[in-house]
Amino acid sequence: MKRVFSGVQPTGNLHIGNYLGALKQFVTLQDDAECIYCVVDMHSITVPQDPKLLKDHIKDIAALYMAVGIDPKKAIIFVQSDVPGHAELNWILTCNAYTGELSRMTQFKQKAQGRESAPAGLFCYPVLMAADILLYDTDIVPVGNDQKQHIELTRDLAIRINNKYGETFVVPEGRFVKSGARVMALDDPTSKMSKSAPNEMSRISLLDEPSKIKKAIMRATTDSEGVIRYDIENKPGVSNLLSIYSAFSGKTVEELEAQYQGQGYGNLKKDLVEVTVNALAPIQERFKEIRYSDELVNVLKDGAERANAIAEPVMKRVKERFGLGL
Ligand code: ATP
Ligand code: LTN
Repeated sequence: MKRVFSGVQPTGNLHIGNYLGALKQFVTLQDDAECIYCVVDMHSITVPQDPKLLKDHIKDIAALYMAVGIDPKKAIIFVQSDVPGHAELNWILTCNAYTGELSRMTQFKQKAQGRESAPAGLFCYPVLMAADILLYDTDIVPVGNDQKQHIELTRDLAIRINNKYGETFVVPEGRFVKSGARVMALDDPTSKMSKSAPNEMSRISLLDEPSKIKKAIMRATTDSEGVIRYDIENKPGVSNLLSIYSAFSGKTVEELEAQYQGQGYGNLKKDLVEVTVNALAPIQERFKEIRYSDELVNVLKDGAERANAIAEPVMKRVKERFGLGL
């Protein structure tokens, strides 16, 4: 059975980009593979966090994992900082990563933009991500397209160490969805939908009220052509709406183009509001049941134990290869 690992940062409420690009795959994979899903709290402190809020956000993400359909009986759900192997392996990988390759990471360049000096953690972020993945002998990593470069780095590190120290790591592969792998911001369809963008109307969070969803979609940036056609280059706004619609409804983009032929953007948007509200309603209901339950705490405790049981022998193997310890 293949092993799957992925993580989400507890930096705020998840949006439909996170869901369509990553979480939806998490759910389908759990029936065919051994899945490990992590709340990567140590990644989130690469930028300043309010400690009280962080604790809440960790539970929010874990509850959302379950609310979207990840079943703790099938998959492991846990919090990164509860398993010490992540930090331990992170250091060993850091010693094998080059500053040159890390400085080429586009996510780092974006997040450090305009600063004279950035936290070293932000620079080393992809190494910690590689540690998360390699610590579990992971075969498959389901992520959004924006993480492609980090997956490549993880593979490079694994191959480099295997060549130098003998077979140590499984070399993982990224898994990207076709539709929804890059959901764009509603107010600016040339940049990706993001949790941290200042404009609330740029995104639809999984826990948004129907009125907010309606407002954000009806205000979404389109163009003046008035034709519903998928064309990322010339019509990024309409194309983004079609992609979201397709991902939530299961209809292909071609089917939607045919369905809306000769109609205006208003109709498309109105229907997309309905499709989105209906898709999110069951997630929101389940979230409310789980978020403040004892079940959530128990799932995370049990998850950390199960994750640790997989990580420990891998760490032992790694230390052995490197000649560390007694
Ligand atoms: P931020 O948006 O604040 O930069 P993020 O959402 O990119 O944060 P994570 O929470 O770690 O960061 O992302 C979780 C998962 O969601 C990752 O697999 C990521 O690739 C995916 N993801 C994030 N944004 C999008 C998007 N707009 N479209 C598709 N997938 C996305
Ligand atoms: N870097 C990812 C989050 C992340 C992750 C991971 C994803 C941290 N560790 C391990 C997959 C596997 C992000 O910013 N979206």
